[in-house]
Amino acid sequence: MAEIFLIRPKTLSNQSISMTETKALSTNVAGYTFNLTDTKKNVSVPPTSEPRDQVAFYAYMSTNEPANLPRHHTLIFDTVKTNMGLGYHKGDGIFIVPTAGLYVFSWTVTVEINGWASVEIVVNAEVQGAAFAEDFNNWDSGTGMIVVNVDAGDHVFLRMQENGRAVIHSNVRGRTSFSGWKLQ
Ligand SMILES: [Ca+2]
Repeated sequence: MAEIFLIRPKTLSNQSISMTETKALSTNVAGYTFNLTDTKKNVSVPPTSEPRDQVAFYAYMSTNEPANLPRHHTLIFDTVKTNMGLGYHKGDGIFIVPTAGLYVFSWTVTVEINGWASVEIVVNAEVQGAAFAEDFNNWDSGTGMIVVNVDAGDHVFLRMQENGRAVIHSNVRGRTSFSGWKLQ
């Protein structure tokens, strides 16, 4: 007596466990009748997408920003390396909080010789922090980091705190970047 099971995926969810059903089948193959029984079992299936609760992003500028950016110019990070939860939008540089919680945000701003840039981080309309880089004889960079409670749908972005001088730099030697992740 042989048994044949047809494995038919029933549902795929965002969770790591989903149900696969084994369907009963009676058939006749080459003169032999196979009597098959109903059975079900749980199997582990890789998730088809990231759980909504995991949020982390990292993006950097692929090239320099133009010189002398004006106050409140929003910085856009066009090279996205990580975007779990899909909160970061490279079209406008805005991170839209997917799920409420305690988040860490970090950014680095790099300037070339004679450069000056003060970059502030904004949650909706409220400034939450700032970091600057300035140097007359060398290249320079500054990094900021904040820990903040945010709600789903909040907009988090980086902008010039005041008028800049020279270009904001970003190439293989140093990146101007924006990242964040959900702590809990
Ligand atoms: Ca400096």
